[in-house]
Amino acid sequence: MLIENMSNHDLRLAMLPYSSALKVVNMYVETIEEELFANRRSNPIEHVKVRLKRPSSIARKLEKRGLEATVDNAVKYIDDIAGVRIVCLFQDDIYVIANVIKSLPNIRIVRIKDYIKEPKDNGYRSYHMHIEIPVRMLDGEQFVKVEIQIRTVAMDFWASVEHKIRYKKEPEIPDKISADLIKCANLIEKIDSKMQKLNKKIMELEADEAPEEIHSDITSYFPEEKESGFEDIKKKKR
Ligand code: 0O2
Repeated sequence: MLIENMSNHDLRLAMLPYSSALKVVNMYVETIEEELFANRRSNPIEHVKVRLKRPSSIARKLEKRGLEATVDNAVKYIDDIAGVRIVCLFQDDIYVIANVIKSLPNIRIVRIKDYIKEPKDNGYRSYHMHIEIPVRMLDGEQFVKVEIQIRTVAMDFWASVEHKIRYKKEPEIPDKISADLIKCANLIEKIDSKMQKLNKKIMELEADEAPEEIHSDITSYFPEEKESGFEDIKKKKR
């Protein structure tokens, strides 16, 4: 059945595995964030966004590829119905995070698109992982596709602006604007590299100077330190 003719109820049912997959990936990312923070004493992830592609966008993407806009085709041909975007401060962190994701059990890595090593002609830079993860639904386990995009704050800034312009100016962005966007992408690449170097220097200075703060950043995992912490819980149980 064509997506545009489906009821809201049927659409919600079709999207259920994808929203469950997003919850699972989000949980993985939170764990990775905590682990990296515990190991490096700094959080490499600036923010994470998750989104389900709107049915109208799914239909448009299928039609652009000359396919009928049905759920079956969406499941088969669209890899980014469920999308997770991880935005970090520094370029090197992208590969650290990607490597941890690659090592997660149960995840199938279907395809990697490294638009950082090989930017798109329009200047787009980002690291894309097309994965499949097992999700348990009422009728059994199924592998669900998720696209994970990992990029720096600066790359994200560029992509947001370009996306906005592209949607406003479809089908064609004027040549002058395209050329300016490419220039901005090149500048952003330089800024990312400089910031990366700056961060490395700061970390070296910190490692030389700062005495380690003992136990200061793990206290949030424990209940507030009171003499009678355990006592309080026992009292509540009685
Ligand atoms: P939206 O609105 O973000 O959901 P495709 O190239 O899309 O036909 P595929 O294999 O799905 O094929 O692509 P890819 O390269 O992994 O890109 C998927 C998503 O990456 C896009 O989804 C965008 O979010 C982002 N992306 C890819 N190229 C560009 C680009 O040139 N500029 C910007 N701003 N984002 C890009 P959608 O469906 O295009 O859009």
